[in-house]
Amino acid sequence: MKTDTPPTIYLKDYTAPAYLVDTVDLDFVIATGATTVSATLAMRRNPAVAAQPLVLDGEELETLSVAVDGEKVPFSTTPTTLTIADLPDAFTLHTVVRIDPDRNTRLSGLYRSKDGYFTQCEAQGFRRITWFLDRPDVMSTYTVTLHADKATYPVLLANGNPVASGEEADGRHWATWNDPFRKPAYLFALVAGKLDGLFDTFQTASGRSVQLAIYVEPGKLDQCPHAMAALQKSMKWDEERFGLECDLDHYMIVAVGDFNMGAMENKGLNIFNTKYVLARADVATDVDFENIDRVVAHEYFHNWTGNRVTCRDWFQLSLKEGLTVFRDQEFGADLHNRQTARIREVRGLRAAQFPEDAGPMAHPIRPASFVEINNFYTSTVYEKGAEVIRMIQTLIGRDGFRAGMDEYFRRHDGQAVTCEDFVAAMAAASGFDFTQFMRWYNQPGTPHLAVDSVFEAKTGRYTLHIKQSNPRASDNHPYLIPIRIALFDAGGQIIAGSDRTLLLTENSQQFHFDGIAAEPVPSLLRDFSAPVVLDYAYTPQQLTLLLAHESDPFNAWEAGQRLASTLILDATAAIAAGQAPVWPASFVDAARRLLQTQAERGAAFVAEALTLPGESTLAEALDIVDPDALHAARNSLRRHLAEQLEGEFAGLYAGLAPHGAYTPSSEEAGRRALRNTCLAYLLELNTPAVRQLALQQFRSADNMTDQFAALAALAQTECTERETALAEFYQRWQHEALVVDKWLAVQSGSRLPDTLATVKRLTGHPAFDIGNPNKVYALLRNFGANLARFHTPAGYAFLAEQTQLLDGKNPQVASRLARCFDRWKKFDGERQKHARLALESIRDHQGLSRDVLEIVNRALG
Ligand code: B3K
Ligand code: ZN
Repeated sequence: MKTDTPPTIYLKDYTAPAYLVDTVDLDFVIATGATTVSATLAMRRNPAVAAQPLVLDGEELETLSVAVDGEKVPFSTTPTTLTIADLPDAFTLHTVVRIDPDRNTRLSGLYRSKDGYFTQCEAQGFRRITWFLDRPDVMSTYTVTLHADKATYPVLLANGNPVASGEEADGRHWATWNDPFRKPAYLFALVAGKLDGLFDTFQTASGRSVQLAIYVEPGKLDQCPHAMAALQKSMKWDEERFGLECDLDHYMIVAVGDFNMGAMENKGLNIFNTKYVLARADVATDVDFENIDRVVAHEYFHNWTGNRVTCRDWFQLSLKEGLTVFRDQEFGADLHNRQTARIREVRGLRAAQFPEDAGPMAHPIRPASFVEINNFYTSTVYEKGAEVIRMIQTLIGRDGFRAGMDEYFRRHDGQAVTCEDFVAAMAAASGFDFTQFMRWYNQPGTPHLAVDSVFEAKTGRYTLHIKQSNPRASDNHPYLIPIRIALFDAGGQIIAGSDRTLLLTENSQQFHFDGIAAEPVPSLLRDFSAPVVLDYAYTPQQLTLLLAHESDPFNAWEAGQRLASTLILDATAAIAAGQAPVWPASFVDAARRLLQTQAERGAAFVAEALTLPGESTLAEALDIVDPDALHAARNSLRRHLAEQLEGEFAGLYAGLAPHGAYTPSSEEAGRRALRNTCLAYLLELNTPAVRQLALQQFRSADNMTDQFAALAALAQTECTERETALAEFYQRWQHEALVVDKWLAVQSGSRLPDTLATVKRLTGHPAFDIGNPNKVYALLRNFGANLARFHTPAGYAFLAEQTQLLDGKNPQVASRLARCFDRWKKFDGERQKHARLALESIRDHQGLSRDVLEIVNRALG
């Protein structure tokens, strides 16, 4: 049976709210089986809008009473609205509802997790707590009282400052919090739980003292210091880079193991997935430590970009998300390693956002319509959104960008605004005309640039001819695209004066360089100055020169990726045609030279440069993907490098051995990354000696980075050491939930042919819990990203079945799982037949959520 078509919401239909809420008083009586929420709202008509009935939002609320100015009034309800007509211009609305957080498996609104009760209100979770105008342009100040059993829930928290607390009968207690800042309902939060706290303070530049707290499950306090340090560093960084000081007296972070996404920036009371708080060297990897820095910073930075200035409506999501991702990227680059940070950002963009922008879910960073807003917390809104902000900075310079930020806050502090408002502030501060640039906000799809060059020896003129196109856009108007470039001479030096930023504004445009003595090598799109695909007919010699000499680390890395991509894609075609792949000696030589330069170029860079482009990124370059041939080609190149460079890899592996106890510094992390890259290449040889080496590293490592790297490499290799390591790992870490997630992910991401059978078996293992989003992501979604193992008839049927199962519990997470099917039309006819059947089976599932339905309808569309 088909689910009814849910309505589509359009940006063009936006209208201002008919009523405003000045103050919100909430009283929560928390008890097992039911929580009672009493709400007192001081409301008035919005004078700017014509008189109309009040329509409040609600979901799964049991309404116990409704009163206006202390009197019962007539009202009507549907499952999602409560309507009251004939209201005075200003009034107090009092409602009482009952909700059931213990049975809230969607993890949206108020829900139960192991250690207590938690909330998640963005985007539309507040309406699952009480009747309200649940939209971001309705901003109010909140006073919240919680009542709960004292022994079971000793910690009672809400946004803002503690006002009063006390004891009640029957071993219960209460606490009242007041948040003096006006905020939209999506930033509301409360927590009632048994939690340990780590406390510290931060002194702001103007001398105010902010009380900091991180609350976690009892017994985990020794995994909190890294997050606390990250918070303090972010607070300092935002003062220095953007002049933004913390406005709060209390800043709290609470970690919870059941959480749909990474973290949530609720005003003064962030709620985090444990994954982005808990870290200790023996349980968290270098990448985990760095991610925690970035996510803690991201949520803190939202306090200005998102909370002080928020979104007018959910179409403007990138206003806060793109900007805040850009800010956390910059923070991460300053804190760790700017060069590899940029490389990793682009690697991530190409693995996730480019495919999204080329597939059924393609949308502009500011979408024009949606069915379910939760489906638009995407890598387009976040990561491409951040690239758009980065381009603004490139166009007006760092100082211009800072002046634009100052202007943005001067104009809009305390308001709910649009992307136009942000760009207008940037324009006012810099004098730059962003009219054409707005196309980046309004069109889907990745622009393609085709670049040709002509050199005239006679005149010394070098000309670049650049054409842009974007077949996904609704028209063929050109984008404004900043293209950083430099020209290199045959000796690998930049030709003086050739280093500049070209502004491409036409569909086809020429750029001249005069006084050039000999045909140069162009280095195009340095530092990835725009989120585009760029084609230029580079020769392998030119790329080898750039890989060796380009001083912009991004484009040096890019040259290596271009070399490898061409080889792997050619080999894919050869393998599909039954031929053996050919690997030129020049590529091996270039890799050898890279290994020799790790002292000068940094181990972290060399590790990135030796990592071949991923299969999902490579697949985007193919019209029809043969996942088996692509997989075989990429593996064959890895093995070829291992065979040719065995001595170099082994030498470097030994040379980079840790000299002392683990420290998480970026330099040490770089050494570990390169050493573990060497180990993974060596394991391609699958000799008993290398397997023993990996097992020995696995057993003796004093940190999770090295232990997990050895496990991950073994997990890709058919051997008894693999099974030994997997068993020992689980045995040792079965009580650390986040480490168990790694154990699941390493198996679901394995290239071994029986991976689907393993994943199926693991769904029945005690370590797996379909109700826990982290477990679903680790086992199921990670399997969906495993190109060669997922894209099979049985793989499709399996994930379709799991998506349906999950949809009944948690539609948001189910919908993310359904996204694994996005690229199904890129595969051959036989695969497409099975993917279609799988998608149709999901679509026809009775009672399917609108979250999953939107994804599946678009995929089938
Ligand atoms: N703003 C939240 C995301 C909320 C997702 C709702 N489905 C986390 C963040 O971007 O910081
Ligand atoms: Zn965010």
